[in-house]
Amino acid sequence: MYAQMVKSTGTGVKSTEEMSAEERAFQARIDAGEKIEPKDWMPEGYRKTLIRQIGQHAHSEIVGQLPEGNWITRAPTLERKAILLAKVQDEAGHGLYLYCAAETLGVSRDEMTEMLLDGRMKYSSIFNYPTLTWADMGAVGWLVDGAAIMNQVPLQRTSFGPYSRAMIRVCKEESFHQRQGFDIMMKMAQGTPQQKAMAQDALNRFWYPALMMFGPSDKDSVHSAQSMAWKIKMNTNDELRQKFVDQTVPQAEYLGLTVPDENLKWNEEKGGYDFSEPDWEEFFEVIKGNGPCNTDRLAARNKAWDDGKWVREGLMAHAEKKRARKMAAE
Ligand code: FAQ
Repeated sequence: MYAQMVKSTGTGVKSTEEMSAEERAFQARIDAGEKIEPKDWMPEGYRKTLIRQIGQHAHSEIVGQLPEGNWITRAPTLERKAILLAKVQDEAGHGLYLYCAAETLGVSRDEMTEMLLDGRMKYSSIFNYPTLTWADMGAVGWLVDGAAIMNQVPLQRTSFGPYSRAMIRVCKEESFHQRQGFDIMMKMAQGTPQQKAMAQDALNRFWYPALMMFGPSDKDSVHSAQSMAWKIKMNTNDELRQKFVDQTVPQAEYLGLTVPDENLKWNEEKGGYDFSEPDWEEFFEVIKGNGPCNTDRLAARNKAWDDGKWVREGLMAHAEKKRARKMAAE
């Protein structure tokens, strides 16, 4: 059992002896593969970690609509426009399932939104990069949704029931998203020399930011050990990054495009590719708020929140009127 194996306090994970009786019983349920439901007893740290991860995941889906939303009006054909529109709407739906899953832990969607807007909660680093050309819609679908699926397929087995169930639905939609991205890349890569160059340029710009989506390298990941002991995360950041590279490199070869990494090489012994790490300094700057688009993304979300104030107030007033009418009739 994972919790019993990890005795070192360096990881922050309690050994069985250090746990209270309640914590031991909880860990035994996790180790037995049981799902934890919202009304079950859970350690405060488990609840907080889930709110952080699910909340950040929800925010990523919502902020993630912006780079692609940027291209809806400029999609090259009516069919591409309809597909992109559907995809962006799906991302809104994913955000909503995830906010609902987090709400079962005792935090409201409004509270989470306020924490996003004032910088207390994060969203995925990837959405702080600009989408400059139509080929970027291909790269986002292929690489960004591809990385998201690599991360989210194991999360279907995560220990918290509502998160796990949300992931099952989300993954089905994400695989369509990835295919539509790959399809755009195919068209571009098989198109004119200029179109192929656009596809290569998009791959060049999105490759390392996509690798960053899996989080810092395992040695710098502060939450992995505890999150894995609680089966909130099922794999380490580096494990998933490696799987993503192994899956994606043959796809790039199929497209006739070059992954922008001189050190990329098949390693027979490990049965995977050796590859260059992303620039971690850049990653930490982006998650601190200093990426190319952080200011724009938060400005857009703040504007949407402020513009929606009258709707929220109207709905509250309507609900209050209905409640008062019901009370008067009783
Ligand atoms: N960006 O200790 P760890 C999508 C932060 S969905 C920003 O390793 P953890 C769909 C981390 O929060 C994409 N911050 O953290 C779509 C922590 O800071 P904190 C979102 C990051 O949680 C496609 C610190 O660094 N997916 O794309 C990032 O154990 C197309 C230390 O890191 C999910 O959220 C990052 N990339 O592991 C939508 C999946 N990485 O909170 C539209 C669920 C790390 O202490 C268009 N989340 N940080 O201040 C997870 O699996 C995990 O939370 C990780 C990070 C793997 C992201």
